Amino acid sequence: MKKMNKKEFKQCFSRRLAEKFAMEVSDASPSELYQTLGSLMTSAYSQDWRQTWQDYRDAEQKQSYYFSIEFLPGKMLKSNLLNMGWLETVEAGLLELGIQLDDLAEIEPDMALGNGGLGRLASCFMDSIASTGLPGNGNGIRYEYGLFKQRFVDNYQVELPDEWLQKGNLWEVRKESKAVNVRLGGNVYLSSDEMGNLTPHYQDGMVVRAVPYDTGMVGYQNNIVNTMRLWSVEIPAEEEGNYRSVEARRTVEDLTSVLYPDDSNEAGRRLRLSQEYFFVSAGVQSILRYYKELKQPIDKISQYVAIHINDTHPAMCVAEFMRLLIDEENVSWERAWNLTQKVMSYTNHTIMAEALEKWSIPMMKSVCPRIYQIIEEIDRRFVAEMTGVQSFDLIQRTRIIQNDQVHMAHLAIIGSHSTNGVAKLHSDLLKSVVLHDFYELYPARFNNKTNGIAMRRWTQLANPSMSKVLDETIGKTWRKTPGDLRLLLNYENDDQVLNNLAAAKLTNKKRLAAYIQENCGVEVNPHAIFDVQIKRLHAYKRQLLNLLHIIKLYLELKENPDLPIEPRVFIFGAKAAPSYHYAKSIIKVINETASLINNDDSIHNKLKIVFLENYNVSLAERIIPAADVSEQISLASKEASGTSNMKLMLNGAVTIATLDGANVEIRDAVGDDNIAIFGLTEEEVYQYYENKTYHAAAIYEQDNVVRRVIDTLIDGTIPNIHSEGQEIFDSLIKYNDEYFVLRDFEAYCIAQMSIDKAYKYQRRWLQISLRNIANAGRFSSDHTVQRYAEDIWQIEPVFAHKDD
Ligand code: 26Q
Repeated sequence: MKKMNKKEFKQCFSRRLAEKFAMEVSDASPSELYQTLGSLMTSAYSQDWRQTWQDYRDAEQKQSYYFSIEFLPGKMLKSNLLNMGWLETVEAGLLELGIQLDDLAEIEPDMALGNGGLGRLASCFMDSIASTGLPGNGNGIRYEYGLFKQRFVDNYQVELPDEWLQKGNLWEVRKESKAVNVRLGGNVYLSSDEMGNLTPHYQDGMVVRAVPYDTGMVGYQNNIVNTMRLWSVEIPAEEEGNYRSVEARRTVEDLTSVLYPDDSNEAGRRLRLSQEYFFVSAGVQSILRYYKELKQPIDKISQYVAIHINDTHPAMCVAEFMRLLIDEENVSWERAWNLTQKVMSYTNHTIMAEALEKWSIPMMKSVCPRIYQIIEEIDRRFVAEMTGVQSFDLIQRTRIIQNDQVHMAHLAIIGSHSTNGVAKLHSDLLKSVVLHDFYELYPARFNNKTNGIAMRRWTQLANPSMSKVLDETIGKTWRKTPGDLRLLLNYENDDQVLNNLAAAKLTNKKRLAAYIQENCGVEVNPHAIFDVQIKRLHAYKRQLLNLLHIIKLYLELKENPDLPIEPRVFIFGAKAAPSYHYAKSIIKVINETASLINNDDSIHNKLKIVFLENYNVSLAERIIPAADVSEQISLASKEASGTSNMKLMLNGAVTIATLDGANVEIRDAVGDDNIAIFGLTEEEVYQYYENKTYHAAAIYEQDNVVRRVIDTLIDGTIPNIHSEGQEIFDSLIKYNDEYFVLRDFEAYCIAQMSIDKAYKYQRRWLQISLRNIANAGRFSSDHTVQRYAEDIWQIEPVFAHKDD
């Protein structure tokens, strides 16, 4: 990538603005300046992008393709500048032209083609794959509308469409020449020739055009630019005649119109299944087309291609790859199957039963009839192969087609060579419980890859003030080698360093306080504890537990306004799936409690609740650097990994957590003294399931504190929550508290008291915070993707080309 000095940049920038808009800097709007800067950047890295592609092709090395129905990159302006090595120059150069870089960054809409953890992980991986020089690509859907925008009206969540493409997208390139056709619906008949070879004949159905939009994934200062390829649907020119009616066109356009806003289950919608097949078929076809250009024999494809299935949503990759090999390339079933298993690998992201995808046979037949036939045959052969080797019951439990449904996780496991979980505990649970049957069949396929985060975005970009302190204290090597953050441990008794870190935190808290004031009209004290829970709203994540503790504090303060607790600001960010009634009720109740508490002068501003609207990647970048406390309080065994836990730790927040997901590994990293662990363990939860001895109502009857707190949901203490309060009360008492909120309540309150106490001893608190930062390096997604590359994909970095 061409390096520029400030003067050159200013010249280039002014020239480009004149070319594009025939304007002077002083006349241009932020949007025009943003367009100009973006176009300078894309033309600067396009050379490297082409070169990277050529290097991969010339090296004839194996590449991986990460298939994900979600990608959640957020804004790309500053991350691309950082990775290009331009950030400082551009920031300073613009300033001399009277422009704040942050004002331009504001213009860019968040690219929110994902719901939460899974989509953000995919984007952290894209950054890390490029930054570690690995030949890896993304494959997904270019949704016209990303995840809905959240607004609160009367303290209820309402959803607005996310029209992120309205003003165009600087970073994407439409590649018409790489478009492919995808067939959906209709019927298939097989005919057999004299050799017994089967040929499929398609009847009716529709053919749509899948057009790729490629986005450069710029590696961190290594001249590598990989590709994230997102597919958009169009009506093929030759089929125009068949799509005269508005409805017919709409059916096609809907395919890549909206991201499903549900991150756990979505009752078998036909459109969702069509989306899955659409991007799977387009992606696999384009991989095969490229492979054939290499002129290698099809038998060697597993030495050149690795396809990763991110959760079950792209599990049809298995059948689509089979289809192309047997129908189009005339490979025998046995050889094709062998290649498919070698090429495919699968990550599981959840143990929640309702999130394990199943599709009804009639639906799958009607969306992709040939794929259904192939799955049927895979299932038939699986049963035949296992019969006599395994018990009848085991075979019935593990086969792909059961009770008229296609089990996508079974397809992904049977059709691949690797199944991994996303944290140690989660991977163990897959082996011992959720996928135990498959572990019996294929023990060698199971492995763990603990999630990670793109360190650069979550420190250098989101937290420049802390980054500066780190540079001054331990030098700059941590920016490339996150493990070097450990050097910070040498300063845990250095008051100067501790104070510098505290000053950086305060700067970030003041910035967030200003945002809160502007967006919620709530004044918060930047010296209060900023206690943060940011994640999708789900019963299992237990935002309710957090709320009940707040209510307890409030009641105590009402009784004794001089209660010696540290002032706290409880900050929430969470979207609920539009169809998830219970989650929306929790939002309403938190918001109403906030209105009550924030306006009650009698408690002397010791408590505030702030529920920030429209939590997204950009807001995360604002909240996380300002956090003192990180809430990771899911019911043990339910959160596969979590990744906000890692981001908050990295930014010096102290974690209060159950032993769930990656919290266990965070505890191991920082030690028991630097984290507040509480609550049931995963074993205890499973014991309750077995012996069925949990009685939430009994806790309610016996524990006066619990009763007093829970009653506020239904006794009018909190206004305007008549039905929602009752609904939540019933979920706890009448329906026996599925997520053990009451069981963990007391332990949680004790852990919260220990946080309060620790914060009072500022120096010790700062030391704990420092140890969290120092030990966060191991959660770099650079490391995670390198484990995927070595253990699963068997790909290696391609030697980077030189600067020009
Ligand atoms: C399933 C069926 C139909 C429609 C939608 C879905 C669906 C969509 C999204 C199911 C699940 C998701 C997303 C899941 C997710 O984000 N899981 C999170 O993944 C993170 C990355 O591994 C983990 O850190 C979190 O623990 C996990 O909850």
